[in-house]
This record gives sequence, C-alpha cells and structure tokens, in this order.
Amino acid sequence: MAGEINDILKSKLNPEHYDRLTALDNPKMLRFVADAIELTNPASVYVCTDSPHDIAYIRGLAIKNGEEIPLNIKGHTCHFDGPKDQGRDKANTRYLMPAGSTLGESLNSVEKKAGTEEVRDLLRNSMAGREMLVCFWTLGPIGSEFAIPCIQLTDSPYVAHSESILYRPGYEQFKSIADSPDFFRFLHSEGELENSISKNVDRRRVYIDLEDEIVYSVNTQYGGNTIGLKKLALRLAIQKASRQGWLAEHMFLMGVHGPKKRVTYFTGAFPSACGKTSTSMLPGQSIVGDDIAYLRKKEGVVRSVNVEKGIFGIIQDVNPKNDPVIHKALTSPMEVIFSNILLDSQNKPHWLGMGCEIPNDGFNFSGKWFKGKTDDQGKPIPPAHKNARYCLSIPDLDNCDPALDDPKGAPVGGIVYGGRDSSTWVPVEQALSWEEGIILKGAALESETTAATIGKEGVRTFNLMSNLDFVSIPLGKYVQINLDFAKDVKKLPLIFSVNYFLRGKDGQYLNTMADKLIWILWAELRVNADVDAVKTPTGFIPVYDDLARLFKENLNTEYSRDNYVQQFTVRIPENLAKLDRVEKIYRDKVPDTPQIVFSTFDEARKRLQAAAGKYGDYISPFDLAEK
Ligand code: SPV
Ligand code: MN
Repeated sequence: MAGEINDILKSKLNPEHYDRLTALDNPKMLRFVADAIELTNPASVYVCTDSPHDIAYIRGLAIKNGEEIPLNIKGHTCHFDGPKDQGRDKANTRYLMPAGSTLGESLNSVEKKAGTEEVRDLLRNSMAGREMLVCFWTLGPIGSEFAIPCIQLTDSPYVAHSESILYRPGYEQFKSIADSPDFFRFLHSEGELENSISKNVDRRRVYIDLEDEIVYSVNTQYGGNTIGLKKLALRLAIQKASRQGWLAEHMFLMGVHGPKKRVTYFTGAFPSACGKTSTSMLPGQSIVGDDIAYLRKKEGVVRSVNVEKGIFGIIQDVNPKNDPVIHKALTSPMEVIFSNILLDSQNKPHWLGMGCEIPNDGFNFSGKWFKGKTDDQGKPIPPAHKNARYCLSIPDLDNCDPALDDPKGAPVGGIVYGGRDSSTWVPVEQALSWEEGIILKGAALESETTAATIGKEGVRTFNLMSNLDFVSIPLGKYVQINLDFAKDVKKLPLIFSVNYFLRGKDGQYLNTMADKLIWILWAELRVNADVDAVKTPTGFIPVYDDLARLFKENLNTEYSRDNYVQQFTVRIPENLAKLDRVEKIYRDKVPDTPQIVFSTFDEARKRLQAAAGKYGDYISPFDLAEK
C-alpha cells in the first residue's frame, strides 16, 4: 500500500478498523477509501464486517443520531426524509461523460471533468464531525456468476442500515476477490443536516461515473438517491451488462404457481409505483425479488437472479385485503424500516390506504402534522407521503421463493411489461414473437408518472422497458441488446404486456386490484402451452372461457362476457396514436434506433388498419374469437 494512503487511513481509523480494512488488501479499494476520507474529512471511520455485531452498531447509530426512531414493535424503526426529498431526483441525476461522448439526448449527462469537480466540491468536508461508515455488500447471490461486489461509503447509518436489510453481505466476499479491480464503488453524504434531514437539497446531486464504476450522491437521504446498490448500481450494471452480453433490468422475479404444483418463473418490468411489488407478492405465488433482476443465458436457458434480498416497497394501499403477506410482516416483530409515514402519539405508523382511519395529528415528513396543514404553497400536506416506503428482508416473508439464493438463478419462462395506461393496452396480452415483445411491448412502453419521482404526476411518458430512468447506454443500442438476447436460447421466454390501469368510457377503472392474479396465471398457462388464445392485431389475448374458469377458481367471482368485452376490446385509434407517439420519439430522439423497430411499428400499424377496415375502430374480442 502506498505510504500516503496508509497515512490517511491511520489518521482516521483506529487500529481495529485499520486491521479490518487492510485485511482485504485490495489496492483499488484502499485508495478509494483514503481518497474519500481526504475529501469528506470525517471525524472517524467505522469499517463494517458481516458480523451481526457490526450491523447492530449501524442500527444503533441511526437511532442515536435521530435518523431513525424506534417503534413499539420489536425490530421496527421509522425514518423521515425532508419534504423536498421524497423521491428520486431525475433532474439532478447525471452520467459523467468524457468530453465528446454522449448517451443521446434522452439521458441526462454532464461533462465528466466538470461534473466530477462539481460533485466533489459538494462532498468536500461534508462528513466533518461525523463518522464515515465503510460497508461491503454483494449484488446477487454470493458465489454466483451474477454476483458483483460493492463498497459503500456513507455518513448515513440509515443508508447503511437499509442496505443491511436489502443486500447480501460483502466483507467476506471481498476477501475472496483479493486484489481484483472489479467492483462497484459508492460514495454518499447526506451533507449538512437540520433536524436530522438533509438541509441543502437544492444542491442534491447523484453523479454516475460509468467508466470508473463510481457513483457520488450528496445532499439527499431518500433511498432511491442514496442506497448505492439500488438504482445507482442498476445504472452501472446496465452499462456493464451491455459489454458482457447479459441484461440488468428494472424487473421483479417471481414463481408463478400453475396446476399440479408446477412453478414457472416470470420477470416483470413496471415503472415505479405501477404494481411491480404487488404482482410479485400475489397470493399463492412466491417472490424472488420485486425490483431489480439480472438475466443471463446458461446452456441455452435464460436464468435470472434478484440482485437484492429485500424490498424497499411503497406502503400506500398495503392493507390486509390487498397485500396480506406484507401487511402481516409490517405488523410482526422483525427488522422493518418505515419511511415517510405518519407516526401517532403512541409511535404507531399510519399510511394512506392502510384500510382504517388515519389519526388527525401526529408526526410526518413535514414535522408536527395536523389535519388541514398546508405547505409553503398553500397545498394540503397529506398525513403520509404517497411514496412512503417500508424496507424489509424477503427471507422474513412467508412467500419467499427457494430460488432466492440459488447461484444459478431461476429459469425464466415469461417476461411481463406493464405500465400505467388508462386508455390503450388490454389487461393482458402475449406478444406475437420475441421481436414483437421487445419492440411493441417493452420498447413501446408508456406510463403515467407517479410520486416515486419528483415532479408532476399523471403525465403519460415514454419509458422503455420501464427502465428509462436507469438506462446508461444509447437507447437504440439498449433495444438491440434486448433483441439479440434471444440468440442461442433454446426455448425463449414468452413476452407479455399487462395493464392494471385501463379505464372505461366513464373514466372508471375496468379491473379490480385482485384481477392481476388472473392475468399472470393465464400467462403461466400460455408458457406451458395449456390454453389456446385469440389472435388480435396487437397480440394473443385470453379466450373468454379460460378467464371465466380462472376467475371462478382463484377469486371465486363470476367473470361476465360484458367484462371481457369491455376489457379486451381492441382500441384501434388509441393503439395507432400510441404507435405514432412512440415512433416519433425514436425518430426524433434516438438516432441509433435499429431499423427493425420502425419496420415492426409499420407492420403493427398495417394490422391495426386492416382490422379496422374489417371490424371498425373498436373490435370486440368475440368477433375475433369466431374467426
Ligand atoms: C423505484 O422508484 O423504482 C423504486 C424505489 O424501486 S427507488 O428507486 O429506490 O426510489
Ligand atoms: Mn424500482
């Protein structure tokens, strides 16, 4: 180790922690830590190993410094982010790009030298008077080909505590990589605090250095901006995957339970707050992961892992009826961090849609809260934020799938793309082929914005593969890589779209929340060739009788022919308008769009026009079923 690095480490680490760090003997890692110490100037440095003692220390620190409040149930704590720090900050999240190179205008970037200087200036002395935590975690199952070692430096014990719940340990894993330079690095500081929240959110930055695989994050606490291994790592992983021929996706991974105890694994990509977690938690099914999956090909089979082992999920609408498994976990003694909920005077958490009355006062992200409280613009402050979350470990759930820690990953039978679409897509549909699935389902995905990101809600936005916020390569290349992933696969996963948010003429939702179970069970039957389907201009949809049976058997409800017609009518004008909108984005903003994208749009358009000529603009599925 270079003398200078050693001197820096010795100046801030006591002998025990110095020994812990240097036991890893990885020059690149030691240099990173020393540089961050010099830059952020912490009062002390704590090196966290995988031991329960160290995790308990971090948790205790979060409580001691006021970032977490212990609640009445054993293992439960609560954390608040500031009123202006309640979601991912897309505008201030940028890729550091070397001068002259670009990712295209759809992705936010800043010139690397200037951007690095800017973010390092904000990080300078940011840890003064505080302890730097040095944590090691692993993305993916330990010892697997999917695994990526990571180091997180942070002055927020809340961030480190969340990571201990969400990720597999990495200290011992780091020993096994010896002096390899191949790992992700994250440096985070919450910056100056006021009442335990980041004060200078106007200077919040999340800067991603794809070349050096480092992410800097400063002046923020919200998990999506700070938890390195979550969306910060996903952006690095997409770039890495593109070089190595695998996929890093914003996807759940779940076991769907078919007839005769058959389990078929599905991945599913949905934009934030559009039903991804609730799908992976459906009753009778088993969860591997709810947010980020890596996919690789092994001997002609697509296999996938959850890179996490926990859930940082939206708590709104979690209630005994909609999400019994999560609800039970949130009311049982186990490790849970609630964030941005309402705390009552008994230190009990409350949230929107929890299925019972919410108190008229308490404490929330705005401080002391009372019914009728307004913000600085006179807008009512809700009791709990719409993006309030819970953080817990999947092995603590009753429905944890045994594949969670399988180093080989689970074989993928189906891939689902879903968005918040009030007008166009039917509730479930199988793509006509892999190419059509990637292009007309994944790459054409649009969704109405939600509270998970800062900005206006309900705006229809293009969001290819539900991954636009995280893609770190030119978009055309990303689509091509997805198309090419089919090469050498013996049995391709089937691709489906789902839409839980379709509305009728009266503006009412056409489905209940429970219906999504039926769509995924139908998809499972399709993957296993157990049911026929109706061919429409946009894909294969269920036959009425199959749905009626699935509704009866699984939800004990009568599924009427009228429901089927309303939900599965092919809406030609809406589909054509959607193709036009999305095509325009590719033509105007994605110069490297593969030609096949345009030809596939053309074919889809022709099919829609031909069908309209024959049956009219709104085509009942029964008309097509008879053919
Ligand atoms: C999402 O917004 O997609 C999440 C939560 O999963 S986070 O990215 O951490 O904000
Ligand atoms: Mn997500």
